[in-house]
Amino acid sequence: MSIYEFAMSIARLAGEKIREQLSHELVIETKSNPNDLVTNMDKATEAFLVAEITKHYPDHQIIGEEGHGKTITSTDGYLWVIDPIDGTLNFVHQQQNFAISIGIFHNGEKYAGIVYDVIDDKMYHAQAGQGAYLNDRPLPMLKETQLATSIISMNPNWLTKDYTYEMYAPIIRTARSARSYGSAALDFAYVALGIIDSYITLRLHPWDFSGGMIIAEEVGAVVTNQLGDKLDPLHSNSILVANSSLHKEILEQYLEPHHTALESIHKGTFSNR
Ligand code: 2AM
Ligand code: CA
Ligand code: CA
Ligand code: CA
Repeated sequence: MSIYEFAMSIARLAGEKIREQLSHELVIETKSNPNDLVTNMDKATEAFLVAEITKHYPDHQIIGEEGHGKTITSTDGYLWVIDPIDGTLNFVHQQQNFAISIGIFHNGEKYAGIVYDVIDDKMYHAQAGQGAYLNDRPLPMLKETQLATSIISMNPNWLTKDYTYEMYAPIIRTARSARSYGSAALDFAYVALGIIDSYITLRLHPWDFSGGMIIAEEVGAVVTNQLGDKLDPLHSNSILVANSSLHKEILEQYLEPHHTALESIHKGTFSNR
């Protein structure tokens, strides 16, 4: 079994365990603020994935949202970047619309990405250079779109803050419509699937974007931060993902005019990297 197939098999097993536990009472704790939740299932799922990876590949490095690999500073060898449950608020409130996200890199180069929608049993996956799939179905390359006929995904919280409202409201105003799904990993998968045209957000961690980025890039999506720079799996960043013409339109016409403000936001938010 390749590392890619192994990654899908442990994501499926972890998903099965989550589904079995859905009727059990959750233990919910808060993290950085009252709306930043973590459950016993986030922790148990990360522990399961880390144990499986370590058992099969003891020399691989692992970064996970719930505490593994926080001190990793090198991308030498294989690096797994995992989010055991992406969309924890959806998990807690809806028992759906959450995903297991896994990005795997080899010597800093992307190797494979997996986003597993646990409740719908939909496995979005890609090995770098081999195309992207939803379960067994190959996903077609993205069609180019213009903002005026595009659907944009964005967390509406960004429209409630003065400094981001100024940047983002004109994008939403011009777009055909907007959506918010509450799982960054699924947002990337939905861009790859072509059911939304762009996903825009100002702050994601490597475990939120690594798996989805690798999948979306396989169908021709352009994935950068909002300054137009490449993302890397060791650092948090802002996100702009879209088909290439829409990415160019949003970056050049809507974000470039705010370049100085965006640069200082990036310096402030991501200064400890
Ligand atoms: P999580 O559910 O794994 O925490 C919700 O808009 C999306 O943003 C989810 O993918 C969520 O991941 C992520 N998210 C939630 N809180 C965040 C925070 N404080 N910083 C960055 N990403 C966050
Ligand atoms: Ca979280
Ligand atoms: Ca996440
Ligand atoms: Ca998470």
